[in-house]
Amino acid sequence: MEEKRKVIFSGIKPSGDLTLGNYLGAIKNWVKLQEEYECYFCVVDLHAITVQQKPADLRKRTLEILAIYIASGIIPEKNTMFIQSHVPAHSECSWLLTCNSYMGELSRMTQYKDKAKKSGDSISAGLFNYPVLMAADILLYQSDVVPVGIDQVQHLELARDIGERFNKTYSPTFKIPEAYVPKAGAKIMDLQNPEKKMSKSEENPNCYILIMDPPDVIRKKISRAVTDSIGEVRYSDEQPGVKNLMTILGAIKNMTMEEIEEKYKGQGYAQFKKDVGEAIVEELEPVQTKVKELLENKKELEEIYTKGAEKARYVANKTLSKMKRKIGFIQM
Ligand code: AQP
Repeated sequence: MEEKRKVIFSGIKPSGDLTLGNYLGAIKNWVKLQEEYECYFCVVDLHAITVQQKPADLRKRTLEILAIYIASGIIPEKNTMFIQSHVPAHSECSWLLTCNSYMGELSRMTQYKDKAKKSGDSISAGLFNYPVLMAADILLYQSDVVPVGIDQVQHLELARDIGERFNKTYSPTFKIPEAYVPKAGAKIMDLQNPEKKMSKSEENPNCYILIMDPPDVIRKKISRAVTDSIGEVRYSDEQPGVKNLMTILGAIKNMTMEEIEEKYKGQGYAQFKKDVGEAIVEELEPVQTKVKELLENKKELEEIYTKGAEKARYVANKTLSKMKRKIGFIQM
């Protein structure tokens, strides 16, 4: 009998155009994981609206992200690829879990605190509840593993707490998932402020590389990336800019930090930066070509997300009815 494969859920929110951080921290690892796991790869559009989005941009980005997943090597026939808002169980489960979550634990989330600082008075309640929706996404599919960058580990821990609490209050309902943090690319930093992570909602475009940036823009952004006056390619906390560029090169070229240090010993930064820029261009150009092809004929994408949503709905609804029964709702 065929052994049941472990389940993975992961997603990216269409709150901006995707960056090299999303690519190296998430998508590139998914491509490897699909060989071993049963995967649900989602475009988490419900998460994007925790911050106001322009409707036309949201529509465009949602499809583009799906195209990027496929163009990067995720095989639709092998995985369940879908758009979160096509599966209403996510919103419903999120409410049921909200009633089993505490204000205290949610207000301790670092991402919320950072974003709240930036948003001033106009913080949506959705932004506060974001980790509960994330818990719903993961728990609905009885996920074993959730691949995340370091920035999302705190949210995953909360998802585990929320799931465990529900299991304890009622009876075992959810599998409690483990985090999978990739070795390479787990945290790609901002090119201008390398103590901050690279983020798609950053205003200054020199701070990030977009997956769809044209080659010359990529080269220029890397040549402008902040380094230091030490002049040596070394993986050291004293040189956060250089360290970040090394992480990028290592993740793309599969090189260790020692190998990179050895290669650029005594050479300053010019050749190193040039090679980082070229490595990114080489990695992203084929992805960009395929994305453009996929977006020219939307029919293929429509078929993929329709089929994905059917499968996802079936699985998610099974968990949702279990939850409702245990909570005490009358089932029809
Ligand atoms: N800089 C990064 N380095 C490594 N991994 C990253 N991820 C995001 N940025 C980096 C990983 O990508 C997945 C999806 O993230 P998301 O876009 O849904 O949410 P986010 O982490 O909040 O990304 P942004 O770019 O910072 O979005 P905004 O600016 O809109 O909030 C996750 O696995 C994440 O770890």
